[in-house]
Amino acid sequence: MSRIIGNDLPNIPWQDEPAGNRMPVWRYDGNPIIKRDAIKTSNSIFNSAVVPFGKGFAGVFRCDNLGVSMDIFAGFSDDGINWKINETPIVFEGEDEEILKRQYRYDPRVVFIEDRYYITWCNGYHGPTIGLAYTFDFKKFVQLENAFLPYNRNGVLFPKKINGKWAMLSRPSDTGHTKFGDIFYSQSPDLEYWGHHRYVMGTYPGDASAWQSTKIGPGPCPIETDEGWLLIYHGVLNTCNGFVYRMGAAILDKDQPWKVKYRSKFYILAPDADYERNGDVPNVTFPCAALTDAKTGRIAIYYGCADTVTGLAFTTVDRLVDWVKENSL
Ligand code: BMA
Repeated sequence: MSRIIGNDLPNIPWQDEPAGNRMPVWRYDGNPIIKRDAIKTSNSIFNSAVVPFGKGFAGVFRCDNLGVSMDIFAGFSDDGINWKINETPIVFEGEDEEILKRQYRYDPRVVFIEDRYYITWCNGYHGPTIGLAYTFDFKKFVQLENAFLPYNRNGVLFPKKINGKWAMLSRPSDTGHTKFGDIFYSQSPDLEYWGHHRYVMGTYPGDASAWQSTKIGPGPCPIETDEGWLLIYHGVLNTCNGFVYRMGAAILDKDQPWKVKYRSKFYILAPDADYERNGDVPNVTFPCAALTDAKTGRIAIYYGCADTVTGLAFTTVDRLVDWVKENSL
């Protein structure tokens, strides 16, 4: 039995595992929970992040508009399933006009640390890099310095300081549809200056785990468990029809998270449903958030589907940790 270290969340969205299910993650039967046209101006709403907030939930959503311009929007929900997303993008405040200039924003993550919610996203600054901001109420957002130089994507904060430092996973990249990608760990004393970078894990070169042979990137903020940090991530295979994005899981050392204890050879979820196979970018399942309930071990994963809509899937800490250990590379 594995245990989540964290808060209870009695109102976590949930459906029991269907009978005869063979995979460790199963889909919500009302998927997709957010349709492409959920706000007036959206072409697509996907790769988005949610957290418990007040008596319900809040989130930051990637809405590409009808010009296919990428930006992030706040949204709210009572049950984590039915969402009301603002019609206008987040407007950031901050100390430096240079940093507040918007080029594009996409693929947000959100995490509560100490006293507030932190948001990271892929922020256009002469190429993609990691934007960073905080909010207390999902109304006022204060933008901090970009964490890294371009080019980088998938910046994901840990939910607490580790060895007295803020900790972030990221995936250095290029300006385009990157053909490579390994996960690194970076540390900061103040959320502004990042260093002490450590290699965590890369693509798997062999045929044994081809689904993650082209690039990988961290998904939801890591989940603390008694086994270490449970990381759900995406892995990509380059095929004759283009990239295919699947989900995997790994367990990182509690105190030195750049050390990988286990990493699953088999994926945990892959594009299979119609809304994952068909959309603006076919064959993409891209996890960006996970809600957890420490009491029951339940995990609800939010993921982008075919770069078009948002899906919800379920697992438990036991199912995932067992799967990763039993199929460890
Ligand atoms: C990545 C990002 C993601 C997207 C994925 C698949 O490079 O743009 O937002 O989901 O490609 O298109």
